[in-house]
Amino acid sequence: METNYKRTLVTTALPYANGPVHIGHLAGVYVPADIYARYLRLQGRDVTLVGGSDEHGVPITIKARNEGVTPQDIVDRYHKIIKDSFEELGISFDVYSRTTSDIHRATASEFFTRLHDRGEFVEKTSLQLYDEKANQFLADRYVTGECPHCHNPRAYGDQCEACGTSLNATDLINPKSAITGETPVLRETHHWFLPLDRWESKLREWILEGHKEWKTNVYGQCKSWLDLGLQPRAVTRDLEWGVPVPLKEAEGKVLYVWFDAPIGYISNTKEIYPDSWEKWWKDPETRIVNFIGKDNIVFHCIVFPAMLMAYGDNYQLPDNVPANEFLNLEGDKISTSRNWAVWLHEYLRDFPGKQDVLRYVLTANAPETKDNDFTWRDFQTRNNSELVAILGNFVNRVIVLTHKYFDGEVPAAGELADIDRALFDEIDSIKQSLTDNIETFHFREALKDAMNIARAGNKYLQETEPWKVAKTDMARVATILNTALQICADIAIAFEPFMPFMSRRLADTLHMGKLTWATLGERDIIKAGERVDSPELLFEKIDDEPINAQIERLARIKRENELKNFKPAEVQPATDFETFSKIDIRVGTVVNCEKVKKSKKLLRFLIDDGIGQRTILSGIAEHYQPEELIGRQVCFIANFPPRQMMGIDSEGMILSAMNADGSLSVITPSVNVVNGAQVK
Ligand code: B3M
Ligand code: ZN
Repeated sequence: METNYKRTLVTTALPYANGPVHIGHLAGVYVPADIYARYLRLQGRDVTLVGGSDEHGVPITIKARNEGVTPQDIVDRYHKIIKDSFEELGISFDVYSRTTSDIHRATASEFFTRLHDRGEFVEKTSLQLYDEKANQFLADRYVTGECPHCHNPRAYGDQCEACGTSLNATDLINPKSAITGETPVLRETHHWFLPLDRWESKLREWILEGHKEWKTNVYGQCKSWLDLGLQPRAVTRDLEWGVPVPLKEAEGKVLYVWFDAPIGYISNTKEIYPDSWEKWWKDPETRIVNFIGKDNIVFHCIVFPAMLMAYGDNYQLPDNVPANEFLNLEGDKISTSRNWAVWLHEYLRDFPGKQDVLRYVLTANAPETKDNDFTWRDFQTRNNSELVAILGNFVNRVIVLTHKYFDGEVPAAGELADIDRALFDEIDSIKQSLTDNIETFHFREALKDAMNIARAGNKYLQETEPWKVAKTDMARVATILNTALQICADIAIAFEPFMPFMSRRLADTLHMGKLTWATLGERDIIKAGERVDSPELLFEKIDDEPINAQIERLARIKRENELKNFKPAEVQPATDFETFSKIDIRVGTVVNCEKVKKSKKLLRFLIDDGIGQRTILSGIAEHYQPEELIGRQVCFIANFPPRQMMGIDSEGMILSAMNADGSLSVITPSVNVVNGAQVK
């Protein structure tokens, strides 16, 4: 790591306050940023972690309109939920503010004014989409239509989520207003644009030459943007919600949300350091790191840096932008509108006291280089077979043994044996790898390194067997347990960035006081003669029950979504009554029903058809227990020729309806009728 800097400003993308945060946000941005900031603090470095809610933008106004409340009501509600849940998860923000604060409005306004006064904008009158029924211009998400690139029919006026292209509302094919559903018309309006083309060569040099060390996904996206050539971008909008454009002639216009939001990083820094904020932004010895998701790369690597360069005054550009890919949930893309998410505030309610487990699992599965998947089974397995079985088990054994043999006092180590020295050497090399991985933003690998400390500890106990040695050589037991206690202390330090709650509890048990990275790996982090508190389990097993409840919740949501999105199949080509009447449909009672051996799908029915009994096979075994069908009436086709399946003759076909989720439901007359009745 370069060390010629004095302080690090770590920023996290400002979440839109139009909904709570979910595990995708956490894995992509907030958990890694917190790991990094906590690590730097342990290193004794000067660090500030800045966050806040992004409270402007069209989605907030759409939500307010749908609920019949004001945009301010919406952002007040979600800002509180987001802020409280971050705090409970232990995201160690030095400031978490909001873009509706006075200080932010003033800062964003001044930023615009200075760029305007320096001639950094171009002004253009252009044709924009206008909703004549709602009497307003339609910016960004107020318009949906077909993407001109991939032809996704539900692209937004600012971006197509299917192909990721960023769009202008006027690019959409067949645009529709999200307010009224009407087709908008084109009307002239005046806007201010940031001519990114003016900054293109500087940006090329700064990124493509100067930051080859950036993550390949980030560097690659920047390169393809730059290679396409940069265009002027509008920084104002015809909207009521936002920071008003500070110009007389711009009444009814606000700053584009992506113009004001990144300035929020500056405003929020001002909020905590009213007197010294400038050194965090303008001193070349400050290093700025932006944690974001992959959909925000262009704004942080191209647009905001261009704004900062246009402002001048020695504003520093980010040193790194370690953007992550996306986290999926149980194989599907996380989606707020489809409610396909694990919401942080709900997790905290459903799994109280288990903040660290979520932090651990999200880091272990972090989408650092490619999209990744969160599943509840994996969550349970990682808790039970890693946190409980490896980490918790090691620490617990050491503390129990310390109480058993030394009454809870750290025993003094005698001369170290080879195996003890080998363990300390191993910890040294783990520390090296762990440190390198954190500093290069490879947090998944770093977490594995940290886990390897506990693994090494378990192996050491297994090999030294202090419970056996205790029969003959207590001096040796003292050395073994002293060594093992140092490993517990290492665990408290190494895991602090990842699992701060566990780390604090363990550090308290070991009476460690303030933790520092420098002591990680030392042989006397805790001193002989110190007390160790009684053992307390660091992690507990998670049973199937709460996990199944989460899986069922998601299954329910999936069903609801399928029902909402159900589109009936096209009606078959015309036919006539004669054709229909050739098919003899009748009602019969199920006399017996059982599974067909070796078949997943087939049920074997014995049907009383009024004439006698007939056997019919039907592929509905995944939708019914056979017993629940016995005694019921069903409809069947009586004149199909017998057909053999699995060695059984099936004399007909039982009729079922297929639901939106693919489940099958047998057709039953609404009141009992005589067996053999015909369906006409
Ligand atoms: N609110 C977008 C997002 O949540 C946006 C980030 C702003 S960071 C300055 O994807
Ligand atoms: Zn597209």
